[in-house]
This record gives sequence, structure tokens and C-alpha cells, in this order.
Amino acid sequence: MKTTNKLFAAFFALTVGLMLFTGCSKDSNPVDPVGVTGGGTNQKTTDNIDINLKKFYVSRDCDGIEGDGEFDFKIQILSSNNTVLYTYTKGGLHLGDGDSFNINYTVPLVFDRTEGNKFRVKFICSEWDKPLIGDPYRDSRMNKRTLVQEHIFSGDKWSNISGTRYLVTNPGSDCSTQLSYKVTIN
Ligand SMILES: [Ca+2]
Ligand SMILES: [Ca+2]
Repeated sequence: MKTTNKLFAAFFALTVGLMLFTGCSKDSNPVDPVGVTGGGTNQKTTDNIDINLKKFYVSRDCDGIEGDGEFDFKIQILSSNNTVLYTYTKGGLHLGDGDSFNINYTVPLVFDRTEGNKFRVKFICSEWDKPLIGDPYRDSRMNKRTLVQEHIFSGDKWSNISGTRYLVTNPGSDCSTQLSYKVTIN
């Protein structure tokens, strides 16, 4: 009888042990889904983007021996649906070949990191001439000359953001200006 009781007790203990072990295994399972969910919340949905408008530079002043050119320009930053997010204007600049005007202004913006989202930097430039009689008019070669650079979000990054960017009006001609700017993703 004693031997039978011992065997029964040993069997009972083993069975209870297995049940406890199985129970513990089931309880520990919910830990994994919590880890997956925690990783998902780290996805970045927006970028803080600084656009530093650096300099307006005159390669050739559009006036030759008549002296310095008379410039005005406008810079706009546009969203993907063409909403104007920022405008910078400057007029009355008298600048000759190789002269420049320092803008050095940073525009802080926030854009969604969604595939195909974009923003644009638009540069519009004019040079003015004055006849002997009558009102000043815009030089036909620099009459609201407009350049646009697009920056598109695709495959986890923005396009055209390495180094200083240049928008050059009439490159290589004797009536040519440029805007330089730099994009920084924070
Ligand atoms: Ca001119
Ligand atoms: Ca002029």
C-alpha cells in the first residue's frame, strides 16, 4: 500500500507540475503583441523642414555699359496643392555684374511624410529700364522671369535637398541672376 501511495503521489505531483507549466506558457504569450504595437508607434509622420534663403546674385546685370541693373524679385514657397506658405519680396536693388544681396532668412515649415507629397520653391525676377521719356518698364529678358524647384517625398526621402540649391535665370546670357537656398530636414 505504501509503495502504491508513493507512486500515486509522484504521478499527481508530475501532473500538477505539467498543468502549471502549460498555464505559465499561455500567460506569457500576450507579451509579444505588445512589443509589435510599441514598435509601430515610433513611425515618423511629419518632417520639420528649414528652408534657408541665402542669396540673390547677379551674374550679368542686363544693362551693360549703362551701369548697374535695377532688380526686384520675389520668392514663394508653395505646398503640394499650390497654397502659398511663405512669400519674400525685395525691390529697388541696384546691382552690377558679380554683385549680390544677402537674404539669409530661414523659413521653418512642417510637411507630411506621405508618398508623393511635395513643396516648391519659386523664384520670380525682374530688371527695370527707363526710357528718356515715359515710365520705367521691365527688360524683356527679365520680365518676371520665373523658375520653380520641386521637392518631392518619395521612398522615405525628399528630392533635391543635397547641398546649396541654385535657381538660375537665363544661364550664360548677359542678363542672368540666381537665387541660392538650402533645405535642412530636422
Ligand atoms: Ca536692362
Ligand atoms: Ca536697367
